[in-house]
Amino acid sequence: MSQAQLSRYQKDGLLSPMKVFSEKKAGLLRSQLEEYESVYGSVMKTPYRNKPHLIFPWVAEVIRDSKVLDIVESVLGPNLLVWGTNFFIKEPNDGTFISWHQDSTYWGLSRPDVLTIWIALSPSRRTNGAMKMISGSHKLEQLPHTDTFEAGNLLTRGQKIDHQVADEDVAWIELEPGEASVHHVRIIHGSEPNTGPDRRIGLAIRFIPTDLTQVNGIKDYATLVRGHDEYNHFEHEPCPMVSLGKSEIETHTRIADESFKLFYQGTDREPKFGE
Ligand SMILES: O=C(O)CCC(=O)C(=O)O
Repeated sequence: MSQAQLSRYQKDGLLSPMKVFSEKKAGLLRSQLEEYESVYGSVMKTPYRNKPHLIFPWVAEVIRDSKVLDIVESVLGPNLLVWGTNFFIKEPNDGTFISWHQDSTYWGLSRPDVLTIWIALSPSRRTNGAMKMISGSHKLEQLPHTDTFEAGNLLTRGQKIDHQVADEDVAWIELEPGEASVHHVRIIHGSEPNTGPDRRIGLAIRFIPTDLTQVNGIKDYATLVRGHDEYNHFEHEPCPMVSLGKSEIETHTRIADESFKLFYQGTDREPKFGE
């Protein structure tokens, strides 16, 4: 990342578009996802949308990609953990959306030094549910959110910020396959339903520096992807060797179940598996 890009990230809390993969490579990743879906006989659902880097070697490779890590290192320094990954997939006209929110709300991480790289595996445009962000909103404190649990909202609790967003403040994050956006954990963002003819597929990777801690009293896990971890605040996750292997599934289930406890902490809800 250049000094100009870093200054822009610090000012706006986002950078987009950033070319991380060729269109061909993005197409290959998409076909790996779709190959899994055709064997499984359905679109990818929860729980594998959460932490897919524990179960699919091709996702594990993406989170270790040097181009991706160079971007992150410019902001967070040389010792990097991946705390989470999520597939955000919206089928044409399925009505799913993401309400305006700050990622930091329920993650329980000790500082807002958390950066997401969201990689487009399909075109992501206003017409098919691209992300929208409020530039500069990462400088706000943690805002109150209301849990709506509304149908179609892809967030675990359907959480949304309590204040009004003005249309003129919205930055649309349009991406071509292989391009990525970078966003700060406190930025206000969301997305509308996909009304286009193609799926909208994004892989979000959440990076943290190794000295962060989990403050919500839950055992937490992360993958060391660059440098050293002298703190060991997070149990290190293993790298999957084969797609959907027995030990990969066991590891994913154990760790993803813990992360769902965190996301639903303080509610009487259960994870929405199968969405
Ligand atoms: O994929 C989307 O539309 C939203 C993703 C999101 O909220 C995130 O990556 O933090």
